[in-house]
Amino acid sequence: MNKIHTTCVYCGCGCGLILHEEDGRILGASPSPLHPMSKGRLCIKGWLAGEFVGHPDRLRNVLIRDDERFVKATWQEALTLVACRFKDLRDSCGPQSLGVLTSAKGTNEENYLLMKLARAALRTNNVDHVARLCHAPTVAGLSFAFGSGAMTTSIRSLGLSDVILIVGSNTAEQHPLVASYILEAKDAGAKLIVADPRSTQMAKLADLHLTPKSGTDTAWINALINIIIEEGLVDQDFIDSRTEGFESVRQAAAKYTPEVAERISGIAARNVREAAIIYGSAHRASIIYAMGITQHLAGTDNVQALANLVLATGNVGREGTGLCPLRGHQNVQGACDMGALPNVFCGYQNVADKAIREKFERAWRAELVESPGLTAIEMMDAAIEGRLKGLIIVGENPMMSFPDRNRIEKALKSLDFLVVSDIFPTETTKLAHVILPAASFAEKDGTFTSTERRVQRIRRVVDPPGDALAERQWITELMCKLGVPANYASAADIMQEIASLAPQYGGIGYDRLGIKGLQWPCPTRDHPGTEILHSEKFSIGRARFRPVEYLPPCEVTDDDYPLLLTTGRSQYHFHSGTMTRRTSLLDREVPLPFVEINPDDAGINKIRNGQIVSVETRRGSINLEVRVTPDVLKGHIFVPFHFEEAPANILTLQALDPKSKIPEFKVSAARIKVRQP
Ligand SMILES: Nc1nc2c(c(=O)[nH]1)N[C@H]1C(S)=C(S)[C@@H](COP(=O)(O)OP(=O)(O)OC[C@H]3O[C@@H](n4cnc5c(=O)[nH]c(N)nc54)[C@H](O)[C@@H]3O)O[C@H]1N2
Ligand SMILES: Nc1nc2c(c(=O)[nH]1)N[C@H]1C(S)=C(S)[C@@H](COP(=O)(O)OP(=O)(O)OC[C@H]3O[C@@H](n4cnc5c(=O)[nH]c(N)nc54)[C@H](O)[C@@H]3O)O[C@H]1N2
Ligand code: SF4
Ligand SMILES: [Mo]
Repeated sequence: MNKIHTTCVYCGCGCGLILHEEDGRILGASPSPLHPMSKGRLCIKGWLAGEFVGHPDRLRNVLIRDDERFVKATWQEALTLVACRFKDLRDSCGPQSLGVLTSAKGTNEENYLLMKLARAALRTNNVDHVARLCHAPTVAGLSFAFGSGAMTTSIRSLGLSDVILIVGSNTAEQHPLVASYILEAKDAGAKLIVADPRSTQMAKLADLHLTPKSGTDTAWINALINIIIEEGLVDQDFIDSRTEGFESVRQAAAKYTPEVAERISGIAARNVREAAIIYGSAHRASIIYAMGITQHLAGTDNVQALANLVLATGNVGREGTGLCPLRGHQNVQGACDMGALPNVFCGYQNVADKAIREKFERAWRAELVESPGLTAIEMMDAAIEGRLKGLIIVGENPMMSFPDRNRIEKALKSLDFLVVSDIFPTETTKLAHVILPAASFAEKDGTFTSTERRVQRIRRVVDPPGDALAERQWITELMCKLGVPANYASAADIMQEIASLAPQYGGIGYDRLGIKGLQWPCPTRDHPGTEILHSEKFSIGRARFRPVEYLPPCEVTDDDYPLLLTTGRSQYHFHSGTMTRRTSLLDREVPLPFVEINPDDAGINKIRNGQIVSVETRRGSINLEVRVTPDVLKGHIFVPFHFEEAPANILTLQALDPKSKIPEFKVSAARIKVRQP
């Protein structure tokens, strides 16, 4: 067997993975003993990451819609058609009628090329990806607070904390290798606090479990800051020398007493106080957060509230401290770094800045648009209103992953021309005019950037099935057809161009990546990469406090819809399940959709474990099996969004955080009914 070193395709932990190949087939996967973060370990998904690659359902042919059916075509036919239709739309309706959704499953090189395609060839800034549904509040919130939206520290550094606060992250299931470092710290004596309305595995192991009602985090986080100030636990030197705006936060937090926090969040006042004392007394404290914080109307404010807590106690820039947004997809960090966002080029360089635009115009020999483009959900609105006509979707499944599915379906069906690239047929490819079969992570070269900013190689192990192609091949061909010359001999060549344009990636080249990769910022060829950000100064000079107030979620429960629905994930499946539901051992663990409900609420609704129920919101309803469990807070129900037969996003709403445009996936008002047989 050939053993080839690559990077896991699932989550942002970025584990080192070895794929085993024989006779052009992948026979298995195993962990990389030399990897600096995963150190010879993988979670269950990593061990099985090779299986879907050879699945018979893989898309093998280029397909063009002919009325209700798809017919096989050649790449030339399809790309000529796409170029022709997009040119027509650009000429007749203007470039702003076009858009591109790139992929957090794709490589950095693919994301870079797609954003270049959008900006230079289609001449629009309408480019975005699922970071919008994920960590958009982090990018917005932490760029303001610290000058950079990335995790401030290394995963390794978590092992050195005395206190770890996990907020709205199901770390053991969704970022298992990060969880392993937290447990190491705990073994060494660290205190663990978890804030989550569900009793997650980490919550069960915690010294203190806070159970906020979903959507109330700013209230208790402000209370923590208030108590820390009252108890004299702030780091005044840090506040004086490295930050600005503390006074406004002190004033705003003062009204959030533990009792006020209890009234809003439901967390007992004494627990709020205890959490404040534990966090505030730590010498080295780290905070981990994920979707429980970001996927809210107040997502950006939630992130800022955590940044305020970190800054007030000086817990950033040293080992064992920091604020850690756990990035979800294995390359969502990279897709953001590559500028697959409507307002920035690669390296977070603003499209509205004239000097920066001129730099890219010179490099790309193209004229570029100044005004920022539409975000992902705004593109859906624009499609419904007839303003967006042509869309390219690469490696995303919006029919399953975007909120309010009926509305998304309407949007995608309203388009004049939809191109979708995927490795499997999905609910989204069904609506396409052209389907482009893609090479999977095991069939191409490129890089992924993990949540700790580690840029790592993926390597071609086997050939793609049938006519499937690595995206860079068709993206460059399409760019040429649209009049922007694009000629790269290899993925490494594309990285060279990225390094020349994105300062954080300036010193990154394939020859330097090896097994360990490099953590950005890595500005020059002789720079060793950066483990911990903001250690001496913030890129914006002083970090910024900003006061935040509690705002209720968009939909509140009432007599008609008395239960609070939160949606999320399970350990065994990844999002819309295209890959994990085609992996036999994973599918065997969780084969069917389910809803979790607390025993008290089950009693009130006369529901028994295992019954089939319908869950309804103002948008629609789905049928699925009940799991009665005390692990969900009373008044809440939880539904994972992995299952096409019961799509959770039929239920969710499109309320957006005004600052980051993330939808409120974590709060809808719902009711539950037993299905009559
Ligand atoms: N196995 C697996 N791993 C994955 C993924 C996957 O699909 N499957 N997806 C990846 C991606 S893209 C992402 S973004 C991450 C997501 O990783 P997580 O964010 O950890 O996962 P979620 O299940 O979305 O939600 C996390 C927790 O937030 C809690 N929560 C809900 N509402 C609130 C609230 O208002 N406040 C607080 N404090 N907590 C709340 C939920 O109870 C849940 O336990 O996982 C990544 N890893
Ligand atoms: N209700 C609810 N909805 C949510 C969330 C939630 O918590 N609740 N979370 C949101 C979050 S955080 C996220 S990140 C999104 C995720 O949403 P998506 O990213 O849309 O979900 P995936 O199922 O991961 O879709 C990735 C697609 O890429 C394909 N793919 C894999 N590898 C490749 C490749 O190499 N090339 C190409 N072209 N395609 C490839 C897969 O087959 C799959 O169809 O969902 C969001 N939606
Ligand atoms: S922790 Fe994440 S990156 Fe590591 S093996 Fe599991 S899914 Fe892959
Ligand atoms: Mo995500």
